[in-house]
Amino acid sequence: MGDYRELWRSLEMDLEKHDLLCEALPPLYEGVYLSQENRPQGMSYFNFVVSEVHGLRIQELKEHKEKGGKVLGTFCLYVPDEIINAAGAIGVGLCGGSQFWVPDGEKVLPRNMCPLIKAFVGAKVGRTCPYFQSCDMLVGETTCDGKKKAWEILNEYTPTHVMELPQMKRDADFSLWFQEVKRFKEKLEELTGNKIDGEKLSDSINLINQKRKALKRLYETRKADPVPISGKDALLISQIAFYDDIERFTAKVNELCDELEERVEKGIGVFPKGAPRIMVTGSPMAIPNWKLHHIIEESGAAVVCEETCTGTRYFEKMVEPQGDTERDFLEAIAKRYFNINCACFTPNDQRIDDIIRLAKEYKVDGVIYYNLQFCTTYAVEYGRVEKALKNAGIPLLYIETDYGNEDVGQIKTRIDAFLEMIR
Ligand code: BJ8
Repeated sequence: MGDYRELWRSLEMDLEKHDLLCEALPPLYEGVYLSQENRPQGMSYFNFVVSEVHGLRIQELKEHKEKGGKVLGTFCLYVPDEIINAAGAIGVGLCGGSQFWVPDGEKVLPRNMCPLIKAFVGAKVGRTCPYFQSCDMLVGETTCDGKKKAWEILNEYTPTHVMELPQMKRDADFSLWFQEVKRFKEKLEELTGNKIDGEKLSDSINLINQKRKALKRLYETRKADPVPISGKDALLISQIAFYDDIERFTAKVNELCDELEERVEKGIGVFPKGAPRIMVTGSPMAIPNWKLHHIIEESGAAVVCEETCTGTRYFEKMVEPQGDTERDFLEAIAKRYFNINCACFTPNDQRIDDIIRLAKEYKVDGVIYYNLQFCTTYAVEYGRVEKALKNAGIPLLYIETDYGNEDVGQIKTRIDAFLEMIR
């Protein structure tokens, strides 16, 4: 990474503390990613993005702001990217995936709370994330209780708009959600001074659908045996999707897919043919949370699918307008987002259907249910998923963990035993 100290200083970051983070990332990345064998050539772009994660992209955000553009930070898949883009703003995903930020989060939050929330709050409180420092506005949403209350804290640092997400999927709930989407559009028009019209919405819908299609294409290649790309690499790409430039990212994913499709044709894989195939389902894995995938793949199994917000939930559904008025576009956006299946909804049967469908599509040998510690909604939903998978004859393992390394040995032992059972 180049020298960005001036840039970081201009963002009022805690440089000394941030240096510690910059020192910790390269060895972690080296051990988890660069040590893999036979990686696709196309991963070199994503290696570069990670090496510049707090550099070049932040520089781009700064240049955007200097031209009068706005930067928005988001934390959840329900916040519509199309509207942010149509307002001429840049959206960046701010969920924290590192233990590094947790102690600062615990200064203002209870300790017995999900590490993802503690990490993102800690990143802001400690001024160690240049993405947070670049944001003109944060966008929260009423999903789980911990997040709901975290917005009140973040609002003390950066203006935070909260979208009210209903937690049932009846017609009346959709009407409420549609109003929220419209309110969000108005809020962004006010923030950016840009009117969002039908044409801009249509262009944004197309642009972001292209990004989703590229990710879908990537995931399609993971259905092959041998699998042409590791689960760790696929996860990294999903994580980068949350903050990279949309057009560039889409082009690079498509380039990589050309290579992966060729690999599939030639039967080239990163794991031997017949290696155990695992699907991960549950809580999201924000960058640089690679813990579970690394353990699974070090044990010789391939992660071939993620039914998570850093997986299929992010790209599976497209925005499909039924007409060409501004209202049609907004309605299609609202519908697409409302149909995401997060455990904060009740009931959430469609997620269970998705898990079974994906397990079959990706021909998995077993499912690992990943629960971030203290994430109640996903923990409770486990019981229903367990029953459904048992009925479908699909082996399942439950792993609850945080961002620390203390339990790595124990998780590895459990995963080894699970793989032994399904081999
Ligand atoms: S759509 S999963 S991104 S809310 S923060 S719920 S891990 S206790 S992130 Fe989420 Fe949107 Fe749903 Fe996806 Fe649990 Fe932690 Fe809450 Fe979390």
